[in-house]
Amino acid sequence: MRKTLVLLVSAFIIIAAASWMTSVHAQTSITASDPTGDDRGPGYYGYPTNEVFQPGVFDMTGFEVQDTGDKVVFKVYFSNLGGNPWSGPNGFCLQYVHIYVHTTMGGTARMDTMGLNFALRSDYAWHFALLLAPGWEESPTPVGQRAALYFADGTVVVQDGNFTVYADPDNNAIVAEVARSLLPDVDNLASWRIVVAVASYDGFGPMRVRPVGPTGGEWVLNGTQYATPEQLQKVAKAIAAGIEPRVLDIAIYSDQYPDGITAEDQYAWLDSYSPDLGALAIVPGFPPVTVTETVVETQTVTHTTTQTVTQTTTQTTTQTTTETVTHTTTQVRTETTTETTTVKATNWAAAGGLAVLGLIIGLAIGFAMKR
Ligand SMILES: [Ca+2]
Repeated sequence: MRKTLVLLVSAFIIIAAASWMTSVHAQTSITASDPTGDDRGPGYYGYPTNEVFQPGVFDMTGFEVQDTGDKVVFKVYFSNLGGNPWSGPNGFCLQYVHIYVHTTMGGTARMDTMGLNFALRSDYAWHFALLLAPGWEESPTPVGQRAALYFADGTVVVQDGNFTVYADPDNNAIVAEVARSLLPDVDNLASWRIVVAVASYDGFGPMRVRPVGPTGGEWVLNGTQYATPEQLQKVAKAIAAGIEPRVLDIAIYSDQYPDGITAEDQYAWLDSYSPDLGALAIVPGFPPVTVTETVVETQTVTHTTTQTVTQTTTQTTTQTTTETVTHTTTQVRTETTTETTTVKATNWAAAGGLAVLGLIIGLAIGFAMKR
């Protein structure tokens, strides 16, 4: 009984600990910076002339996304938020901020933007998008003017208690707070690819986006304010065809742009539309095509070395052995030879001694026998 109780308590503790661990999310935040002064869309757009469009109101300086554990907070910063001259319920009214998020999930994703007249490159296709509008009316933008969270499958969440949008004038920021439970793949936030685009909000414009005019005006963007003659011709044709980019600044967070993008990146990408082909600009742009030419060079080198070495070695060994008998040996060889010559010589002195000894012994024997 007691053992069963201990087992039950242990199981409960393990389950509670596991549940606690899964409910605690790592708090992640990412940031992306953006150059100042690049609020010219493809490089040659200017602001409308009405005085509410103060310098810098469309110039994004960066953005950040933070996972707080129960919410995901998106903050988009500007050079100058410009106040709220028409009293947008969300605290701003000049800007229209679009945040397109490519998560690490597979499945349905979209390359189009909501009225901005540019397309996203396929590896940046969005799984969900936040459209941060000033907040009038009840329906989500672009049908109404409330901020909206769109998913690629077409479902939409309008701003409410789980999705709030507000201005932070002290920091020149527009902020969206989204309940973590509403968003997919938040655990992989750091691996997302995020494109933030800033347009001029226009409650009367197509898709709530302020359009571009070939010569500008009080309530349209000036498509040619900084244009060269070639750019002027091109954008005029695009405006006539209704395919001009309707955006002033973009910023990117992705593994491919760890330090953000440059003004030149943005200008080139937003200028990549083609009025002749009726093609929208693509963001990010396609990298320049690199042609890799592989030249296989086979080199056969025949290297023949003929070396004739004539080596004649003549070794003359003169060995002179002088004993009792003079014995001279002269050897001439063409090789190095180690030769040991043993010369046997008779020791005539010893032989003589022995002969004398034998003679004495013989005489002694003869003498003894005689006796
Ligand atoms: Ca900027």
